[in-house]
Amino acid sequence: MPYITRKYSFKIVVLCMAFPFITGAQNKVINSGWQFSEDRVAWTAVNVPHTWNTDDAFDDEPGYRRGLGYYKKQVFVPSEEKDKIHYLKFNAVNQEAKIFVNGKNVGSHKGGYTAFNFNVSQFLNYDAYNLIEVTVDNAHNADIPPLDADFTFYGGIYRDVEWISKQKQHFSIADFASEGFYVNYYKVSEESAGVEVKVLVDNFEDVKARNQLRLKILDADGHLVMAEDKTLSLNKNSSDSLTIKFPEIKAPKLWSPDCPYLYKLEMALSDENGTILDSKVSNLGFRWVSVDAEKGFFLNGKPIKLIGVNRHQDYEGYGNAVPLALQKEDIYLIKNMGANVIRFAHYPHARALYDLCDRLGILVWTEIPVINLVTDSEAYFETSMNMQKAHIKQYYNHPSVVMFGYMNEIFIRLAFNRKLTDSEKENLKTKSVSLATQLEDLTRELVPNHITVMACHLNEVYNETGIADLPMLLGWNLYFGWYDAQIENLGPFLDEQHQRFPNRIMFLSEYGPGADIRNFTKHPKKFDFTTNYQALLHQSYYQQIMERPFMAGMTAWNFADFGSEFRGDAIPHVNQKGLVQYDRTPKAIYYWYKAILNDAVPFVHMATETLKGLTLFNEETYPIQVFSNQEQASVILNGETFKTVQFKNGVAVIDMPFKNGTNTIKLITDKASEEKSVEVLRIEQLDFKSFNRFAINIGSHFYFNDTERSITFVPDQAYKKGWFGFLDGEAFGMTKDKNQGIPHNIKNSDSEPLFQTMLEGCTHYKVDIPKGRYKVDLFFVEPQIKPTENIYNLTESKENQPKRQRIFDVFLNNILIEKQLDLAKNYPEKYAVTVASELTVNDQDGLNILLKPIKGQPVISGVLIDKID
Ligand code: GCB
Repeated sequence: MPYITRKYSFKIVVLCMAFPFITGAQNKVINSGWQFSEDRVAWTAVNVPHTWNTDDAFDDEPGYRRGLGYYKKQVFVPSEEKDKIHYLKFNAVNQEAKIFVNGKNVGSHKGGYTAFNFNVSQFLNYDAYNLIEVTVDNAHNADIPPLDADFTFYGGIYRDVEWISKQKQHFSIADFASEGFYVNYYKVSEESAGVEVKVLVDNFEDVKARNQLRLKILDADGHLVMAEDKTLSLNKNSSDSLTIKFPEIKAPKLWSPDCPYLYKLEMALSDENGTILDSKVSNLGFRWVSVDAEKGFFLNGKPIKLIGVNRHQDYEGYGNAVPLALQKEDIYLIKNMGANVIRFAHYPHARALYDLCDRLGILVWTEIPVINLVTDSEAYFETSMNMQKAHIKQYYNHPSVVMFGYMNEIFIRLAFNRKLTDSEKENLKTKSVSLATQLEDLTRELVPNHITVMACHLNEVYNETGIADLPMLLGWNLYFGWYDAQIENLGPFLDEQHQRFPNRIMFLSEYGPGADIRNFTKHPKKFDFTTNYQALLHQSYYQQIMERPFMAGMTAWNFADFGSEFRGDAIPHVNQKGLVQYDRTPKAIYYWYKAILNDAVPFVHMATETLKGLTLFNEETYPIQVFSNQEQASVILNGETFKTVQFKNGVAVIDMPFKNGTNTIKLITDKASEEKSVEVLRIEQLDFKSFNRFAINIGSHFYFNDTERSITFVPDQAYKKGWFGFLDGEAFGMTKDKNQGIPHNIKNSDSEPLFQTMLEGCTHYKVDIPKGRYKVDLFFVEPQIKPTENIYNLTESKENQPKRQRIFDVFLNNILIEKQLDLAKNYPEKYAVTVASELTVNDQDGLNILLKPIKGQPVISGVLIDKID
């Protein structure tokens, strides 16, 4: 497998520039100098890509602005351009757009993830500025998918806007904003491969036209492989299509993730004098795919286990309006991880990324956002069908795209809807199956050489309704060990399905737990958002899939953390199941995948990045995971050989006897090495001699590295003499299946892992600190709040918890610190409360935090002790 660096892409760019095309058509990206307004009164200058939801989808207020946004821009069109045909192309506007040029309505478009364009020639003034206005709406619209989903529907013009000026005869861009040609392959094998291109040409002249069409196939070095010429006769003001079939190429170089060999198709349309009017370029990749219910996925006749990621398009700080260069970095990261497949979920992503997948050799599953629920309306069906047509036609020519999908977890809303009657549910099921059938048929008709796909959630309804039998490959989104059951239940579920439906081809289209790099533990538990649990789950899932040859593959949910406004993960409004963070900093698990999937460059990685402020007591050791694509490594700890470890499935666990202070760890394999340092606070007595701050994450089993307070909170425990702990109380909201406490955004704080976990009913908490003067911060939040529904959490109780009140007095030793603390009454809902005070500890009894109940049971989330003197 080639190791891809950015240099690789540079080479390709140079290569393309070596074969310039003279062309009469001109594409200009007109992203700068737009004006944006929310009310058409106050305007601000913005550049596209733009969204108006970068901030409000992440603040403490529930919801984000979904409604109208207005854009305008002036474009000067010189009179020299009078004889051309001018198009305005939008690569994506979320989610509905109405376009006006010089005050005239040019057209509108529904759907936020595909491109569209309008011929605006008739509305233009020449040698003058032309006013372009776009009204965008991202309000809920029952006729436009997605109706509802676990990601934020940022509004705005968030992909490039292009001004395209063409000669009167040109490759058509009117067929659902496609490129105006469709590349098909015939008889592709190791011996030969054929290319057949369907070309659409428009003539806007009031007279007949005769044109020349020249098509060339070039190899990757730019050498001509073959060429075809055609003469075209076009009627006045008409469109035509023709198909050009090249003879077979003998012994073609095949395209695959290991060797993404690309040929190139160049097409030129000229007039009778040979002047080029329009031109096109496309990647050509010879490959064929098939699937088998026992043996999984095949590429070029050979089995290939697909292992990769899902990707959402948004990015920290940008919403969905992400500069393309940053987005491309994602694809490099994914390739470097060793993935051979990407599922672009749950909608078509920027086309440039598909182009990069062609070049880097990543197989693609692409889909439209028909998610969670359908509307029983003609308009909804029509929008969905048009969306799939546009999707297929716009992404048709990418050799990387092998799977076209059209639905995700379409019954999840039905399964959780208590308001619908049984017959309404039955009707919606029938309607969903009917739409799925139409979309499946359409997809098979438009892309006969591709695999059709759909993804389901864990529910028998997909089998019962027969919807699961429609696609050629069925994706299961399975969250065993997170929302449902235990990690090891994955394999048995798949076996059972395979037995019951032996002809079905199955793929694990989603899996993964949430993970926050600030949470770490020796004892990972379900739903604790530690990176340790993330490692446990991914490593086991990989095993379980590899043991089952019938599984075509797996795509982790998700490549990166992404925005989902309603969520209460450890970072609220963000779904934290990413292998990399929202800003794309890799989490440890990313490196583990790299260890098992990418053997091109020998590498080792120690998963110590989360261990910030690791505090150990007495002789305590701490297990770290190390990853490598090598067989074994020697471990040098603080300059001395500590041990040799063997890697199994890319991982070895080393129990580290860290010393107090800076530890250096060196990992050496035959071909790679890594050195890291880990700062450890080793406490042999709670004497505040070698440290002057100490903090406890009360009610929780994990460490929490708190950047707001610049300290790591240690896990909680029952009181141990000479140390600390609770004398009574229970962790709030923790169950076998859920170790988060409360799944909510906490207002006034970014330290959710501190506040989301707490003890309830604790009246006495003791910390055996020596005599001295201290500042003590106690942390509280009222947990009894109406849970926000997370439909993906299949085991969460749907009953609203009763609203209990609690009022308590807070004492530090004998001093009353806070009388009648009533969190529900005196603070906004889900509000982080800090009660800070200074006190002198005079005797051997240390610090006693006493929470005396007046009504209900007291709660407490944490304590931070600073020694003053
Ligand atoms: C799913 C959905 C995906 C969610 C994911 C989750 O099954 O397909 O859109 O984001 O679960 O994280 O809950």
